[in-house]
Amino acid sequence: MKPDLFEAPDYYKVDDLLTDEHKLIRDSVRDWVKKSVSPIIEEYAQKAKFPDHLLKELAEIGAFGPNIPVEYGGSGLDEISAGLIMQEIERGDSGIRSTASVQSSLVMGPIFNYGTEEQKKRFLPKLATGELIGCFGLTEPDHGSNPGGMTTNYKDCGNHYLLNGAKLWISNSPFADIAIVWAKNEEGRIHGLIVERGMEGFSTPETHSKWSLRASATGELIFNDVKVPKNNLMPNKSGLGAPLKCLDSARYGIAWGSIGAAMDCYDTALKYSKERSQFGKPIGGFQLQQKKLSEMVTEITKAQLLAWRLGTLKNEGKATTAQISMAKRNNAEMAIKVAREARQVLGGMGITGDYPIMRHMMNLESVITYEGTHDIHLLITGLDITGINAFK
Ligand code: TGC
Ligand code: FAD
Repeated sequence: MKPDLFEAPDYYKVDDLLTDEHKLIRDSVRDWVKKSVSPIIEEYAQKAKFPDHLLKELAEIGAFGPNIPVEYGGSGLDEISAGLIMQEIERGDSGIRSTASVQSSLVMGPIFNYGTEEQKKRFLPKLATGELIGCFGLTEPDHGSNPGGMTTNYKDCGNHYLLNGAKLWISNSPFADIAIVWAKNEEGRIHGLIVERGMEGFSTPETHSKWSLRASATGELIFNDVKVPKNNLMPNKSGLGAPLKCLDSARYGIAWGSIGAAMDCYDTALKYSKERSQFGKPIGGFQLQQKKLSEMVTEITKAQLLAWRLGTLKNEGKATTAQISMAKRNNAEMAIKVAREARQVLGGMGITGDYPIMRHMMNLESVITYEGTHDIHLLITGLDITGINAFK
């Protein structure tokens, strides 16, 4: 792997909209990615292995719980800072950003928002330091876009709950210490339970043969008469809205993260276009390549502005689910299109692991699918603007 000489495009001077603290945080994560992720990520992706030695370092750079209050081990940062952290990590690899997103938005988030004080004190500080790693179980084999149809269920057995069912496509499940599991009670109401590795009847087989997010571990969660202690149920919110609210935060992270992947593809293609000559001149001098590069930087710039504005709305507590859907959908699609164009600029070299583009491109196939597919986010916008629900 070549040295990481990444330079971020900032065509509209979005940096001027950031505070010194934002830039400091962004630059320190960028430096960490150059030092710790870029040199090893291709090898791990080729081997389809998660670089678990990065977990402690992710905790050290503040990637676990950036906006969880300091008293619970988080960093107490604002939404723009949290977004910039995701952007920089995904510039390295979407799979590493997945681990940070899941730990922060989908594990620490629900415990902080819906858990008891005892649960917050027991789990959050250890999740922040990476001593514990979590995963989030919503999707099931027969219920992906429609999680409300889930069949995973628990029964009240007096001094414990008895949990049965299965979850599929769960990031980090093969090595997670705890799982936030969404399941229905006997009345059919959805609650979140904290299931711990080692509980009898709980297993987490890994899903193999992925062509996407190869440096991220994905697996199942299987519950076969698992006895879950009663104090592991998060009592402070129930119904489908509970997991969906967590997704707002993770989708927001993807809106920023996908910009990182796109910036890496653009920067790689721009540099290559100046170095590679055909027909006696750099390929960047041909109009067709300039069209590709100009459109890439235009789309990245639009996505940067969308993410920044969404972050300011989120800081003010004004960002809606539909606004977050629009940014997740737009920016994930933007990134995959940028990756495809960038791949072409590199010709044959674009398909090799000597450059990061093909890995980003394959990763983005998951990014455009998880946290709600491209279609689902379009329909969320459709419902918001027409008032007519296409899901029912
Ligand atoms: P619907 O009837 O619309 O809503 C059910 C209840 O939930 C409320 N609600 C929300 N509450 C808070 N925040 C939100 N964002 C909310 N969205 C909806 C809603 O008000 C209602 O409340 P109530 O009190 O009336 O019951 O639900 P629906 O069944 O029609 O489904 C709507 C739909 C399709 C939009 C939703 O199910 C959906 O978003 N589906 C996509 C599923 C999805 O995104 N799964 C992601 C799984 S996790 C993942 O992919 C992690 S990858 C992580 C990584 O590796 O980075
Ligand atoms: P389906 O819901 O079966 O959709 C198939 C197709 O039908 C899609 O194109 C979809 O857009 C379309 N479709 C569905 N409903 C409609 C409709 N009403 N109108 C029009 N088109 C529709 N889940 C978790 O809970 N936790 C995780 O950590 C997690 N990590 C993941 C990691 C990876 C690598 C991947 C690939 C997925 C992960 N997921 C996770 C699951 C992810 O959220 C789901 O894959 C996603 O929500 C889509 O569900 P599905 O795959 O079952 O597709």
